[in-house]
Amino acid sequence: THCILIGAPVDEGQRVPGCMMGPSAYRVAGLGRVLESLGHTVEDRGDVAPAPPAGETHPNSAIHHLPEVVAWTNALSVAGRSAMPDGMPIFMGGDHSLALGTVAGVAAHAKAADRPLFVIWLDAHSDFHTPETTTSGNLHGTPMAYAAGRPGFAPFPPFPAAVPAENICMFGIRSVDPAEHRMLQETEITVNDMRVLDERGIVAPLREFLDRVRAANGLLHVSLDVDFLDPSIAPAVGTTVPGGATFREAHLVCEILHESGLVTSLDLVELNPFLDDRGRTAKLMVDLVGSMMGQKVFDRRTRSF
Ligand code: DIR
Ligand code: MN
Ligand code: MN
Ligand code: MN
Repeated sequence: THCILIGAPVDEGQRVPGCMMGPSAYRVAGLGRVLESLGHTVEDRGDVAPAPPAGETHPNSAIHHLPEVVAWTNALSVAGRSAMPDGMPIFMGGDHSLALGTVAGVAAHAKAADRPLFVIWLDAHSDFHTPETTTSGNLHGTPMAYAAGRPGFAPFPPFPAAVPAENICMFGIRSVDPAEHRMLQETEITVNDMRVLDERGIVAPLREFLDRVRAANGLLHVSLDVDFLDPSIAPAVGTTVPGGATFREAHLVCEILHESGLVTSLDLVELNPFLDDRGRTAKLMVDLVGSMMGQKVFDRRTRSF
């Protein structure tokens, strides 16, 4: 695979400064070296630079840094769309508001290529607010609703081609605000919250979804939020929620994603290196990308065991 690293040092979608250091931390932790060691080619396109913010406003006064996030959305959408025909973009965040742009860019490409887009959201949160419903005012809580084509996103650009609800699958969910909960219940989005993962394990629901992606010849975007992981193994995130994915569950998800051969783009979001413990969260995230791109302890050569 030709891996295209794209830095997205977005910090304005939440309130704990430090995500802007994420792309540097991934480079220091050796993301490119790990990918090359697995036989991939790596092209680092550097960090995306947004246009100057234009001064958009919104009636919901809780929202902060709206013009900055709109500018990031535009720039990252362009970066994503232009990377897709060249290889697999890996967006190094940056907080999760960057996915407003990355998924828009990938969706624009999918539309032009006439392929359906599927999204896997690995996160403690459903990120299903709109600018109208957010009470925190943190726009990192909105990208999944934007991609699903929810109304209420002005002054963001219209989402290029809404991702159908049946093509969206969330894993690891354990923090959903009341407004998100109401809107999610109106949709067919698959919400694999921790209850589902405790009861069924992570493998069966993941394989069910991947089978549908394969059957539809879809493109698959994976959005990996650090807080998907349990805070005991991944402390470097501003919004820790107890009870997250374990080390073993997280690697298993990534290995199965690799075996599927279906992943076409990836976000790495919410890493806040300022909160890290000697780089351990950055290193874990790099190791997880390694698993997603073919790193195995033992190469079984077949996918049935
Ligand atoms: C919360 C949580 N639902 C909010 N945010 C996120 O602020 O809207 N934290 N996504 O990572
Ligand atoms: Mn998130
Ligand atoms: Mn989250
Ligand atoms: Mn938040």
